Amino acid sequence: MGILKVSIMQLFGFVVLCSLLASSVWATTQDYDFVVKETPYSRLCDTKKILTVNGQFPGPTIEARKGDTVIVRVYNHAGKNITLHWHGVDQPRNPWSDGPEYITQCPIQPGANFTYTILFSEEEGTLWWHAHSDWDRATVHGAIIVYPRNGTTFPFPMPYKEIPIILGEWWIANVSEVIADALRTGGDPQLSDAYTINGQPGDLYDCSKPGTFKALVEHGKTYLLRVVNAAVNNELFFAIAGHRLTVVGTDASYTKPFTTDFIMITPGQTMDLLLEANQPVANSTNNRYYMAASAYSSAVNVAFDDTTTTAIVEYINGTSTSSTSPPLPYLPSFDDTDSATNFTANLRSLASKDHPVDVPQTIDERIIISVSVNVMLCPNRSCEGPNGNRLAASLNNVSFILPFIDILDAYYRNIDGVYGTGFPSEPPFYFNFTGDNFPFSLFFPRSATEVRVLDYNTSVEIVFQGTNLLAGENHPMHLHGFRFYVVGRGFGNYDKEKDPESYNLVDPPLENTVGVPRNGWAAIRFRAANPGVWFMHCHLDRHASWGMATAFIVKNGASPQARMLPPPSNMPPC
Ligand SMILES: *[C@@H]1O[C@H](CO)[C@@H](O)[C@H](O)[C@H]1NC(C)=O
Ligand SMILES: *[C@@H]1O[C@H](CO)[C@@H](O)[C@H](O)[C@H]1NC(C)=O
Ligand SMILES: *[C@@H]1O[C@H](CO)[C@@H](O)[C@H](O)[C@H]1NC(C)=O
Ligand SMILES: *[C@@H]1O[C@H](CO)[C@@H](O)[C@H](O)[C@H]1NC(C)=O
Ligand SMILES: *[C@@H]1O[C@H](CO)[C@@H](O)[C@H](O)[C@H]1NC(C)=O
Ligand SMILES: *[C@@H]1O[C@H](CO)[C@@H](O)[C@H](O)[C@H]1NC(C)=O
Ligand SMILES: *[C@@H]1O[C@H](CO)[C@@H](O)[C@H](O)[C@H]1NC(C)=O
Ligand SMILES: *[C@@H]1O[C@H](CO)[C@@H](O)[C@H](O)[C@H]1NC(C)=O
Ligand SMILES: *[C@@H]1O[C@H](CO)[C@@H](O)[C@H](O)[C@H]1NC(C)=O
Ligand SMILES: *[C@@H]1O[C@H](CO)[C@@H](O)[C@H](O)[C@H]1NC(C)=O
Ligand SMILES: *[C@@H]1O[C@H](CO)[C@@H](O)[C@H](O)[C@H]1NC(C)=O
Ligand SMILES: [Cu+2]
Repeated sequence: MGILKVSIMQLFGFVVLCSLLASSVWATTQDYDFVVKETPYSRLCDTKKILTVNGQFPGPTIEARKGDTVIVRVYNHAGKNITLHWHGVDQPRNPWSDGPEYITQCPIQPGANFTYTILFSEEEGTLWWHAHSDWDRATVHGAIIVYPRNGTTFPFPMPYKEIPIILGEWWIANVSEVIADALRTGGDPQLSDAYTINGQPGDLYDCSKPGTFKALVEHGKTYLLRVVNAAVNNELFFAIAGHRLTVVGTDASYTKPFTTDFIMITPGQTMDLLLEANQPVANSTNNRYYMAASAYSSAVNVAFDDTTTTAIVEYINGTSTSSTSPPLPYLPSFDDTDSATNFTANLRSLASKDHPVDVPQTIDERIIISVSVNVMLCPNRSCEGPNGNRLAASLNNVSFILPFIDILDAYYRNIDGVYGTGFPSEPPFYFNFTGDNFPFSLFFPRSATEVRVLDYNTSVEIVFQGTNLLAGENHPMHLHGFRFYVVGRGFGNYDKEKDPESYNLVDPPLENTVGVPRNGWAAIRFRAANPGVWFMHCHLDRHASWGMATAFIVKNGASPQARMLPPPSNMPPC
């Protein structure tokens, strides 16, 4: 009951805040209570406690309509610090509720609580929320569904039903210990033991069959699959046997529909897919089909979890011979970069009258960022990385270190010594980034907390340049605070003169996470019209933990509507 009182008080506080903002036209306010706690779960013949929200894994789904405001009160009943992030929600002017630990807030400590205000604006489709502290997001995550505004509808025929598909990654070991051990030894983190679909590994793993997720479908109907890749360290191929999939959206932005046998989805990304239940039922010996996901792991000689998770699509009233196991779909091989690239190349914005594109045709600033996996020297070469060194990662040769006070607070209150503003606007040294042999000295980045400051409404282009230092790999780069247009992708070294000629400035996809091709580059554009502090990092958590990250500080603009909102009164203290 105490909780209810707090909620009404805080809601009241929020309404007052809203009414102060003349330009705000937020439609509705809904609220949720999220209790973070340890909950026993049995998977893979083993029972252990995992961190959950409200005891659920995956966690509760947040439903909203375009432009809504949602309040989430988070109570930390677990034994460790935690924060939550609303992945892909721009949060205009409201970095206070964005969530990354020590970037926009201090963690919610055990026993404490914090109220997040999620401001939806242009997003429409599927997103997700997840913990943004250590690797807690492995089990602390859930879907966000943003429906069209009242009176508007999907830009495709109304599906009969919706089926959320949350792809995850499961460790038998305690995930907190997996990352803590890796950071202590300097070696690769222990591999996961399974992937999951809606929390279940599926029939191909030990002790998993009874729990396998099953989607019941009716012949002749069309379903909207809302797919989230919540895996920690792996890009995934996903497909359904006997069925093709029509992609209609990604990262809460509609795409031109295209039909495919499989998708490739990076951690952080979401995809909306139409599934037509069009297989014969009546006289079939089998009314069940596997959906399955397995890794797209592009790094050569880097170990990964090579298992396959499955769930079942079952036709209602179909006849089946129960002894027959459902057919498995074709999934490309783990190293099939061609298939991954061809799939991704099909993503284009819908670019319709109701869903126009607004890609900057000109830019004020181009930032070129080399994306590398590195090593650092270890005393006496006693670490478990290559040659006794410590594994690391960097952007423009800076390996990001999390500060002890959050950057947003330090910026807002002018606290010195927390971060530097020297994140380079291009790689400090140009070499054949995608080459095979490198001088030893190139492998070692410098460690720092460097950010990049942008003036309000700067038109920015970022070119991510993958490097082959240690191992080239597809890196899913995620930006907080903005969705961006992916205007170009290619292999090899980015060419400032030639490559912009091949940009798509007509209907590029609008995303919050872009897979930078292995030994290639990706170019994104956005307008920095959102003041605040916004994290940017690889969404493979092992790379982010090793320092593949930086942040942008976007300054306030001149008008009152171009300024950050004031901080809520209950920001957690450090
Ligand atoms: C939430 O935290 C505040 C302090 O920030 C505290 O006063 C309040 O009692 C807490 N509410 C609950 C329900 O624990
Ligand atoms: C995981 O390990 C940490 C560190 O040893 C421990 O504090 C925590 O309670 C463990 N978590 C669970 C859910 O067992
Ligand atoms: C939007 O439509 C839903 C269902 O039709 C209705 O329940 C809800 O009250 C409407 N909301 C607003 C703000 O009009
Ligand atoms: C199923 O088989 C029966 C008998 O062979 C046939 O009459 C019927 O048309 C078939 N139905 C379908 C849907 O194929
Ligand atoms: C399945 O069969 C039952 C019993 O014949 C019938 O009532 C029901 O409508 C059928 N459902 C579908 C989706 O065909
Ligand atoms: C990818 O697309 C290219 C160009 O269209 C084609 O030549 C190639 O066969 C495709 N590869 C795969 C694996 O589909
Ligand atoms: C490194 O090795 C030297 C010589 O064996 C030893 O004295 C020193 O304590 C070692 N340092 C560390 C950090 O292990
Ligand atoms: C970079 O290295 C790759 C791999 O060895 C090679 O194919 C490519 O030609 C090199 N590029 C340049 C510009 O030297
Ligand atoms: C990164 O910086 C370190 C230290 O300043 C330097 O030794 C190294 O060569 C640089 N590497 C690259 C790829 O720029
Ligand atoms: C940002 O700049 C563009 C181009 O100069 C301009 O059209 C737009 O109105 C500006 N937006 C804001 C919010 O200031
Ligand atoms: C939890 O957060 C507080 C505040 O930032 C910090 O002092 C403390 O060291 C953190 N605990 C752990 C185990 O990181
Ligand atoms: Cu990465």
